[in-house]
Amino acid sequence: MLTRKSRLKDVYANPIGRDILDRAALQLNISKKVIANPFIRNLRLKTLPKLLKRRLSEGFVDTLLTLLNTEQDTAMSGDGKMQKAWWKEAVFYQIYPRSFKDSNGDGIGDLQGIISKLDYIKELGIDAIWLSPIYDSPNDDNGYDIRDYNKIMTEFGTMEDFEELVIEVHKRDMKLIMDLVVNHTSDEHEWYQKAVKEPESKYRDYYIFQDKPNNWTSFFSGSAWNYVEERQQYALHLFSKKQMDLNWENENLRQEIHEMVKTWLEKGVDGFRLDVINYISKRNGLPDGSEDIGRLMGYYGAEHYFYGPRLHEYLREMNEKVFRPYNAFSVGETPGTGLEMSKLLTADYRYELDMVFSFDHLETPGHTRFDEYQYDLGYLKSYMIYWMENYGNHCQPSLFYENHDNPRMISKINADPQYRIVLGKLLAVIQLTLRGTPFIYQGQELGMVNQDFHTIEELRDVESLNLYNKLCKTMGKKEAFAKILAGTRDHARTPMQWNNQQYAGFSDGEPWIRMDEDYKYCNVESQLQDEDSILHFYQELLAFRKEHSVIYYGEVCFTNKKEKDLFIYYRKDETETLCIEINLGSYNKKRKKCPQGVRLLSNYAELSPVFLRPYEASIWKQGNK
Ligand code: ISL
Ligand code: CA
Repeated sequence: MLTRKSRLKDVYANPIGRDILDRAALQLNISKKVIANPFIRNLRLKTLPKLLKRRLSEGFVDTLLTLLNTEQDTAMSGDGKMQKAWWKEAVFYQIYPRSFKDSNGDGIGDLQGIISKLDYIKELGIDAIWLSPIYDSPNDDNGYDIRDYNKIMTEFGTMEDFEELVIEVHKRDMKLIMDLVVNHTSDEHEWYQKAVKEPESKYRDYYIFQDKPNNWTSFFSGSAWNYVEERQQYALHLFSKKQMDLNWENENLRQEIHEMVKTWLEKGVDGFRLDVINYISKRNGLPDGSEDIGRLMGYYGAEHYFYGPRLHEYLREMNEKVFRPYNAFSVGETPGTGLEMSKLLTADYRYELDMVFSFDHLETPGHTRFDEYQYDLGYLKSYMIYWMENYGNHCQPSLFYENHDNPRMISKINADPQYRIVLGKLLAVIQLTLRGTPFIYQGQELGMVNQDFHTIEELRDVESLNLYNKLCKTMGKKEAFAKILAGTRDHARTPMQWNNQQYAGFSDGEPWIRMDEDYKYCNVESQLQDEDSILHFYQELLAFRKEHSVIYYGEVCFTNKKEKDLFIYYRKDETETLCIEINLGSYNKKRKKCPQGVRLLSNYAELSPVFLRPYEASIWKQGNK
């Protein structure tokens, strides 16, 4: 147990403490050396508020202690051989169904559209597909607000279409995982309707009701509480006002969720991506969030639910009752968890989740998604080195830059069009040669970039619209829109660009969200014809992985760790050694020496022995074996 007398080094020895200190160091741009300094290490927790000139309140230390003492375990050392698994060799492809392919001209992507493009996905070299939610939903948050878990969203098709999809995916020897959203449901879900209208029924505490709200805020702006007239109480929603948080304390509810998950496994799906799954256990009594943490993060209360007291228990229960009997794969979306917490959620001997998505690499420290800034690839390098060197062989990293919640990576790094192709390929090299399971987001394989939105009316996302309204209270409309434009999730949600015809071959009708002219130059059809395209490069790399199992299970070792812009690492096993050589900068970098061996793949056709050119990335094979 940690107490007010504990020292910073004790905090660092605690998994949550270590992640928080590492994260704070990143956020405040403080070197990790500060944490290693003996004077700092020996500071007692209770002295912190005074030392920091009361920029931290007294209450902060107690909040921190409660959080740290939530976790009593530490992860085992990660030495030893990796266990093999299909998902450690697979490359996943994420489909956002609304924007992938429309089959009936209503401007909305659908299941038949997906089926018509399975050959494309297979030919790309993909092994498994993750489908964003396709369940019945009023679409306040594009399907992440589920009204009926056992029904397909009418706009996307029918249950027959879904069953056909499963068969067609498997026929092509691929796997299919679904999105499982069980932290919350839509307020239109039958459970919530009954909880409100039939307060005597078993549904009465399927959700989180309180007589008084606390100070927690929603990720989509404003208070996290709705007043519910019928019950004269408040109900919790961490996301939109129509996404009501489920009460996992209730055993009946947990059982209903398990049964529902089983029905989908019975239909043959191979696993799940579990939406904000680390938020399901909320601290008893729902205490107010700390002012200090709230100010720092921009939202209040997260320390009471992002790694809650019963999280491991709930996951183990679901694993034992549902996932293991069906041999189902699971990847948890876990915002806010760092490396140590992720180990405790995914280590193979703990039987909770197979993998998690952690998010600290998506913004350069000191910035948030809604800041207009240039992402620093030097930071991506340091983040990857940290994970590759410390995550260990009991755990499998996930590797991704994009999903339906984030702007396009190329645009974040360097929006200058002259670099688009080399940069797109450089990102592919890193993602597809480090140790871990890659997740490619639709359009990433074309090098799709952020959209040229002009007005707030062109945006669709509830997060953007709510934030815009909030910002407009304190700043001008133009300024508010500029902020939204930097971070809006809609950049990733515009239609997939299939060809240069009207609506990019996505639909015969007007798409549900505006698209700019980029599809005229950047689309699947033209890239399939161009041997130097980003799409071809992905195809080559995906085929390359299948020939080099060193990428799945080999060691990874880094050199030149401190050298700016240079990212060099080796992948080694008994059979071969690959060297990956990358210039992370947009200038020529003088070469010290060229790796020995044969250059197998590169984003520059000709080799230059003198310079590494802007964003140059190559794979070399060493030795003669
Ligand atoms: O909490 C955040 C910080 O603002 C976000 O990163 C948030 O946790 C993340 O966007 C959660 O995403 C998932 O759940 C949401 C949904 O809107 C997203 O599309 C989904 O990926 C609610 O279901
Ligand atoms: Ca449609």
